[in-house]
Amino acid sequence: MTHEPHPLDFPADPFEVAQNAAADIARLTGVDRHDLAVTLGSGWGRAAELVGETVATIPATEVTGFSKPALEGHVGTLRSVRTPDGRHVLVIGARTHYYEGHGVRRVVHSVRTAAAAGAKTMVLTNGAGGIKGAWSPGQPVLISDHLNLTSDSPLEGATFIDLTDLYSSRLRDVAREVDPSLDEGVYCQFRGPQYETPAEVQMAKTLGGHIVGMSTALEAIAARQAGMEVLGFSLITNLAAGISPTPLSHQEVIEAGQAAESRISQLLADVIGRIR
Ligand code: 8IG
Repeated sequence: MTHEPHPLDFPADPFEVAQNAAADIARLTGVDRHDLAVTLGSGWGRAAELVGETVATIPATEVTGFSKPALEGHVGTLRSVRTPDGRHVLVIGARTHYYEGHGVRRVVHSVRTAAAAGAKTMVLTNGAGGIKGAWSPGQPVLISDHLNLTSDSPLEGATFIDLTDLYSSRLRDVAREVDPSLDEGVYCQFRGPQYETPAEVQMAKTLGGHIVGMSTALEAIAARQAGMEVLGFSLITNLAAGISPTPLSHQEVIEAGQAAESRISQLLADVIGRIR
């Protein structure tokens, strides 16, 4: 079976588009290769300045294949940050979500670009709903595995990729060296953009899920395909529908993210500082 690209997706080979994007980044930042990349989801935005010294900030729209940010709270920039020990971190503040309807090649373009830029580690962060009753809004958790409920894949054709230990247990251990209290859970990617019904949240729970979101799983698959080691963090900005007695509001989600931002950004920066 061959894969027909989405009508709004890249018509060209997505890996070639990523190579071109990586060349744009090298030219615009003056940094030839990056060691690690991190995608900042809602709530994680302030980590960039804590990771090290910003060498260059570029609007994502100047880099091949990146589309305009769709959502408030999602910064459309790419940054090159130099850590105190001289490593180069590509900070991706521009995420294309599956629900935008531009096809999965665009969704994973930033991940493939990071790999083409040299990154061996991909740190994926997001804001998400929590299913575990003991969690509360503003709490960061590690992603231990995922359920991809999108019925889609970034892999095209007969590309069989093993996903064992996709969310690296080694890197989760590194994160727990920084914060031993970090809990972890299975991330369920729904297509969105609507939040789940309470019944869908119960379904996810029955299937073994603990976190509900609309990004990360497809990106993690692409990162594994590219040979990167993956670390995933979710900021629980809300309890999933039906877990909390009150309905979800996008405003509340934004506010929970803002309230937790300094603390979790410091956590993320400290973890990135320890990854080797
Ligand atoms: I922030 O409750 C955020 N993103 N699917 N469900 C899903 N995505 C989310 C949620 C949530 N909260």
